Amino acid sequence: MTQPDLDPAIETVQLLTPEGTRVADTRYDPRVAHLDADALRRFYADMVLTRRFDTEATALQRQGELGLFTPSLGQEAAQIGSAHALAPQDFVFPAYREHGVLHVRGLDLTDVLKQFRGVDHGGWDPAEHGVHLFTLVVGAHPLHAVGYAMGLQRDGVVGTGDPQRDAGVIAYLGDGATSQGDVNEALVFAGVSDAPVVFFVQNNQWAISVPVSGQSKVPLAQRGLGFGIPTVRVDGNDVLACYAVTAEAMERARSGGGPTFVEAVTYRMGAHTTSDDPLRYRDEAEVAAWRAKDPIDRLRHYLESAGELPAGFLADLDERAEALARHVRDAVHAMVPPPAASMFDHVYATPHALVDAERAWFTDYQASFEDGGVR
Ligand SMILES: Cc1ncc(C[n+]2csc(CCOP(=O)(O)OP(=O)(O)O)c2C)c(N)n1
Repeated sequence: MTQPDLDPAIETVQLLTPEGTRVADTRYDPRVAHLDADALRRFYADMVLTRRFDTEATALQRQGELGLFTPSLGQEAAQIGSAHALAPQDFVFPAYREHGVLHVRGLDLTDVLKQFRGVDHGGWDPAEHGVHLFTLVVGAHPLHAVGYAMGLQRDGVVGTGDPQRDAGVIAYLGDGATSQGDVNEALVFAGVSDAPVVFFVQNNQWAISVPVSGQSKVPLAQRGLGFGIPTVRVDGNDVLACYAVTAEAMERARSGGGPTFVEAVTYRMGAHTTSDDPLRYRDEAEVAAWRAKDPIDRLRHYLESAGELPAGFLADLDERAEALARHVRDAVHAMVPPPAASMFDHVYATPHALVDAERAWFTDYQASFEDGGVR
């Protein structure tokens, strides 16, 4: 018996080769035509700053200042490119390593580290920048994203034709998360309700120590097709292509055209988290092959060959990156744990007799220690 052809040859959108050469693409070129050299330098700076944040936070965890950190090393193009394609009124549901997305949305990245230092349950106000808190439960948030998107439909802010008003949602998830039941339920609801949501899967090849071959026998992008959702596979280390593909998908969402499933093919160049040692399960040769496709080098080569990277720009950017690292260090050192009794504060939105009783007991217990007990 012959094996059925399981690969419908979904093409991978690429506008910049790993060497930084521009590739023509009739469908996506119009999506990037308005990006001038300033805009591309901004993309470049955002990727460099995100990476500097990443190195600094990793160092702080190694110094014992953070309990854990989730690096985004290698995934900067997927995050910066997609985030720049969002409108202010769009809402983002990140997983737990979308530092680049948060940076583009205007968050102070030190807010991310409050949770990793254990001084806050979240770190920021989701309403302020249109970014939900990180969700460490793998694959839980795509359902929330679809629910939010269906809410936008009911609020009448989808497909009105007013670009200032029409809104959409983007949910970031990993290759491993696509195997979760919740994610598949989210895809069902999004598909049948034409929800204005983009599932942006960063296929970074690994779910901790499980390779993507353990998640699917066919390209991940095909999952979208099975739910009747338009699907695109994009070179996730190509910031221009990630921008173009997301711009098209978000426009479809906002205009009432329904969901899109994007598979951004990228690579997690560092550890899964600071608690992980990837040397135990993957080959150095594999990492080296992906290092040659580094998203930051790629855009730099393109800008250099176009004569659009003046030396002063790179020197200034180095200074900005070092200033960011200092800011991150200072902010983390200055974070103090809240009073222990604050753990009772957010259990319910309104007062609750049982929680009040538990708080009172705990406060008395603390007071029973000569030094006031643990903070
Ligand atoms: C429901 C659930 N199961 C298991 C875990 C443990 N866990 C944390 S991250 C992870 C792998 C996720 O891989 P992927 O979705 O590919 O995202 P990546 O971490 O590579 O960005 C697992 C299994 C968890 N946090 N939540």
